[in-house]
Amino acid sequence: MKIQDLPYNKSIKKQKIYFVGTIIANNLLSDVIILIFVGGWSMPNKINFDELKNIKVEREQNILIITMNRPKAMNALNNDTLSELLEVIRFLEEEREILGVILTGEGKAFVAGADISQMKDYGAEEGRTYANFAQKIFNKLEDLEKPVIAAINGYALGGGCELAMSCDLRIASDKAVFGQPEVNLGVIPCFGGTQRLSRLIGAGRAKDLIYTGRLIQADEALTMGLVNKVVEAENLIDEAKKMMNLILEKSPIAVRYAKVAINSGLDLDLDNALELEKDLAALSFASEDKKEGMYAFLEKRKAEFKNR
Ligand code: CO8
Repeated sequence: MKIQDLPYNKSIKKQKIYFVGTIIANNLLSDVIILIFVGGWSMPNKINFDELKNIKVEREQNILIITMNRPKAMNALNNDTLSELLEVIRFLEEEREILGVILTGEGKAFVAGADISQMKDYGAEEGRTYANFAQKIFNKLEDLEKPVIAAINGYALGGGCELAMSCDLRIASDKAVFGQPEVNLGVIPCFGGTQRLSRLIGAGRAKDLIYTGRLIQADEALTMGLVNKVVEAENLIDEAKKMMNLILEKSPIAVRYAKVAINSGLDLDLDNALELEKDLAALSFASEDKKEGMYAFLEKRKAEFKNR
């Protein structure tokens, strides 16, 4: 059973929370049946990275580095780019050997937003479909059961800022620029920006950025809590890898449960969020990594986590 299937999952997050043990027992049978009938879904997706046109993908040991790679349009998110991103995320959902993801951009931009030339003549229905498509992809990215770091190299505007906010952590180059300038175009952020920005930096600061559409430099983004860290541009990817490697030294299971507890807990009231925290902690106690971590501490040696 995957964490995503637990009833804390966002799609059914309003439901009352029960103890995880009961949930596992109740759902085991249906999971098995689902696995039999949709067996193909559980197989790793086949993907040929060389065929991607707007995204570059490189693997370094157990880290996947995704580079938004459409620099002539400032990596703007047109349908093709979003579809390629979706393909890579689907691959990551099934791929067990990749334990962490770094997302960055080629050239002057991380991502300069939704593609304005694509949507310039859209009406309400097409606009909604576009927003819906992007939101679903960003939700999938946010829900990935592995840590994702945005290494923000340049402009992260509109949908680009929203993409960065769908990652777990954000490291910015000192040349990065952030903003939600949609009001300049007569629209509002709709790839998750009104919600994720408010949750991340508070409604007051989010309203400042969204109402004025002003662009801010990396140091202000740091002060606001929009990014975790600012580094010199030339060190950006190395710093992102360093941060990721620090995370990957830990128990991947524990990191995964922590991610679910934080992400899903934010959408729950405190009582239910604390229930979730206890249940996930209980699950972590059932892992081999927990035993290894505690025994390694007592035996004064470095733990060797197995992600089990
Ligand atoms: N979409 C399409 N093309 C873009 C975009 C974009 N978001 N951003 C830049 N480009 C293109 C430019 O048109 C230009 O193309 P060309 O060379 O063919 O003229 C090329 O990229 C280079 O851009 P500039 O010449 O403008 O480069 P500068 O260095 O002078 O400026 C900026 C860089 C500051 C990033 C500037 O390009 C800019 O302001 N871009 C637009 C930023 C923006 O407004 N983003 C928000 C878009 S809206 C959004 O993301 C969410 C709304 C979703 C609504 C969905 C429907 C409901």
